Amino acid sequence: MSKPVVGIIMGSQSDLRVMKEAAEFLDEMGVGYELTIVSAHRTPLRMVEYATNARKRGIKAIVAGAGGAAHLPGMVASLTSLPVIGVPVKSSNSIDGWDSVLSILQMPSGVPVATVALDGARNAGILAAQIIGSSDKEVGKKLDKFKQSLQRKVESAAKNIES
Ligand code: RP5
Repeated sequence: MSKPVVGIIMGSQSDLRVMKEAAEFLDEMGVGYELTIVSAHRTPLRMVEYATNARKRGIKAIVAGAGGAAHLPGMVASLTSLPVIGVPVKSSNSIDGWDSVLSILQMPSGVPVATVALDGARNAGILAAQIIGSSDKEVGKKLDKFKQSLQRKVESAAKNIES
């Protein structure tokens, strides 16, 4: 795998079933990533260490997923000037996921987190690839092909239902 340029982190191993979709898309695009568990509440010092050293390790964007009182994406965004994409995870004891969504979405001015939909880790992977693809020609080309494939799918579905 190529050198990690995207950091994928999650609050718990239980988030992996969702967060692996970000990794899968990055695999498809040939974008190198690192993946680990960092809990804002259970391992706060690990979170500080991760966020403050990510840029030095060559990371260019961070995808952070968490559920419930989902403070990980926002706290990581407070500790780094790298772009942070937040994935609200619908954890089993959540109030329909609204807790996760609102904890990640409502960031104060100056500390943005690009929040995707509930369990939207694939879109987080796409957005991270697009950040990398804005300066990496090869990744950019693969993303263009991916977008064209979406277009073809819709056009072929349209043909199938047109009378
Ligand atoms: C959050 O609490 C995690 O991100 C996870 O979504 C949720 C539940 O964690 P576990 O109790 O399954 O470890 O911190």
